[in-house]
Amino acid sequence: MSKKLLITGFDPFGGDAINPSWEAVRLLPDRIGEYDITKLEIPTIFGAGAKKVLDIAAELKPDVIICVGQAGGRMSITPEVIGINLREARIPDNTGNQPLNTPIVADAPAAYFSTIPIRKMVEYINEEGIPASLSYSAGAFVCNDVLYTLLNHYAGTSTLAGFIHVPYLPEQAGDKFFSLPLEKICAALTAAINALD
Ligand code: PCA
Repeated sequence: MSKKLLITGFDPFGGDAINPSWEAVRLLPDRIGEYDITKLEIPTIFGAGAKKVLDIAAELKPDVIICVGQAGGRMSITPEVIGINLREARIPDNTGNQPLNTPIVADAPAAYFSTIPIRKMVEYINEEGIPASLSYSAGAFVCNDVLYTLLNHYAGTSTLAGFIHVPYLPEQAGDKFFSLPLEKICAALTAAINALD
């Protein structure tokens, strides 16, 4: 029986010309294992990024939603453990919003754990020879905004949701930062999808 996966990547932000998350997501095949895959590019905008995922998911009714984002400076592929109910932007988003110390959803829980199999994903990615480790903070910018919004929306349902941060691509990193080639990021996302039940 087939299952449905919605996977998203972000548009470029913060002065970068590309975002490895969307570059990698767009290259994934339309099917991996049991999963039919729908790929979606979302804007790096507080609220609007999450809304685009929720709108498409309301029609598609996916079994699993995995959002992917860039985390420049990280040295491995990092499935996120937790989303927190906080907006605190170090830089403006793509419409110039820069919220500080603001909840994402008023009167909602402080945090939710991701519901995708993050530990198995780390194992499967490492087995491909690609560095992966858990991350205990998705930050408080737009990636966390999307993760928290999804986890709050799907809490108590059978729809699984989670987030994977990926490092810079070589052309973004220069020699100052760690990077992974696009093929490796694609292979890591494929391994993460293979870790789904
Ligand atoms: N990374 C940012 C937002 C978009 C992206 O790719 C983040 O980590 O919040």
